Amino acid sequence: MERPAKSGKRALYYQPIFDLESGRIFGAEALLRWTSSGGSLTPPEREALISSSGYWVLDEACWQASVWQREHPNLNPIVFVNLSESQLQSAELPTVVERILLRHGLEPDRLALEITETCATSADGVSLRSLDALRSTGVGVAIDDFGTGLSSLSRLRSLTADYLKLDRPFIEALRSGDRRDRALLVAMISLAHTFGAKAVAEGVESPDQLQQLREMGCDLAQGYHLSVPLSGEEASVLFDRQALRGG
Ligand code: G
Ligand code: MN
Repeated sequence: MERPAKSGKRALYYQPIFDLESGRIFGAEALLRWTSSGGSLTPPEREALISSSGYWVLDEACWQASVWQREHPNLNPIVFVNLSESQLQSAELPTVVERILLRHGLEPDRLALEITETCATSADGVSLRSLDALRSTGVGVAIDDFGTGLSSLSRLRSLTADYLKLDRPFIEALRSGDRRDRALLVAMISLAHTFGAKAVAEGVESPDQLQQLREMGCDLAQGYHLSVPLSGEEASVLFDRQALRGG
């Protein structure tokens, strides 16, 4: 099936996420690139862009994952898609997601939706019911930027998620060799496991960070040391190589 990777000046890139125990590819996070303005976008612009193009992002990412599902049935990577706050608040979210999955023939458990920790813990009843409805169909939920949001530990109690994504500054701090930085990560990984979620390290930039995260029992990781974000086709080539190695 032919389909252009770009629509206008926006394009999706996919940063592979690796399983730290097996070393295999587990999935990929879809990242939106916007090439018209040349410069980087301010947060409100970014927010507006994500919500205006959000269902495009979801649709495009699910299409790509359905291609991977067909071409790499053994790998069958999960695609992680960032949701905006307005999408989370929209009562139509479960219906939209279901329709997109059906259109592309993507199994619900091959999609994980990322919401920020602040968004997740301030979510109202409608949003929480949406997430529950989606989770009951098999769609995964990931809490993004975990540890830097506005939530308190008591609010986290009521959170149900499949993945906790440990924000980059925590991983960066591993360089210092400080015991307290290590302890914080160990505690967050343990929290994830207690909640029945997988811990995902973001922004892994060195072999040393990767080794430390492995020793701490972190489940999954992404970052420049493992792979930069790739076009859908580049990601397919990477998946092919893994298949050749018997992965
Ligand atoms: O904060 P957020 O998770 O949205 O950041 C995503 C951005 O981080 C993407 O633009 C991606 O290119 C970038 N990124 C991915 N891996 C790394 C990494 O290892 N280090 C740094 N500094 N940035 C990364
Ligand atoms: Mn994210």
